[in-house]
Amino acid sequence: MTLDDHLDEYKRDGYTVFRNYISTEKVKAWRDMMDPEFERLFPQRPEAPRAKIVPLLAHEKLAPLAKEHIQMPLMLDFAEKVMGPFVQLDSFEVSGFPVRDDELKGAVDRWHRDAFHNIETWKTVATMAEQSPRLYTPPLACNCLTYLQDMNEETGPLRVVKGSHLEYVFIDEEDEHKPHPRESFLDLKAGDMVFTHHELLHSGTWNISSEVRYFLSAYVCRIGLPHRDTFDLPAVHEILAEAWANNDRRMLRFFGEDSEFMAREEAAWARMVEEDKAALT
Ligand SMILES: O=C(O)CCC(=O)C(=O)O
Ligand SMILES: [Fe+2]
Repeated sequence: MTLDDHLDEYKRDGYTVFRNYISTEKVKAWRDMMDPEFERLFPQRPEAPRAKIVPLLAHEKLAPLAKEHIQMPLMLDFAEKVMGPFVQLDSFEVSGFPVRDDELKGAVDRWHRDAFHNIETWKTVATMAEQSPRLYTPPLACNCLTYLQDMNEETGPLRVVKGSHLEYVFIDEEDEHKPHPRESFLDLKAGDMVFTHHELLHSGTWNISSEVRYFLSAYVCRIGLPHRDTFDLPAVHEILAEAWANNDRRMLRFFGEDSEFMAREEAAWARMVEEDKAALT
């Protein structure tokens, strides 16, 4: 599948899947390093649905793997295709979901749209239904979710409402933990990456397998928006030093370094405005 094919699918469905985004060996390396960490983390909050390590780039042992993962060119190539060259890191983390009782098989974690979404802005306004589906607009943020196990009934699939990035479809609070009539389960293998549009309605499913359910989440947003991860970390300083040495502008932007960018964007707007004026008859 080419990046253009991924883009078509993404615009239609609100997400696209990159198969084998990381290798089986890499999945194993992540899991082997994280299992002991999460064995320590889970008992600290036994009732919590999940534990997280964030920011991953600050973690003493995981930083080398994290540094490599966050710089994978394919993610930025595709992010630039869907958002334009506006891509900044918001947060890079791993979530681990402990093993739960069998009675939670198939149970919905919680339907939601991810941060920076705006489709629910006028949720209570009566004219929303007649405007649905709306025009496709590029996302302000995307979640790049790399799953570290095969996803099935036991490990708890990612469920999505396809096309909900274009629709004023809302889920009432009392239905947030119920299956949705239009839901699809994603059929993913360990190492696959799902790249979402921030308006996509989705939920995880509880983990009743015999192992921890993990995903890596690189949440990226438009440059300049507030970001959760600090960039004042040794791993980020190292990435930035290399980016400065190579004049790697997109990597600099990824961590919020942006001296020329706004002026270049304004120049692009000015060009379009001029084209429109010239086209007037
Ligand atoms: O558990 C999952 O598969 C999805 C989690 C999710 O949607 C999130 O962390 O925002
Ligand atoms: Fe989410």
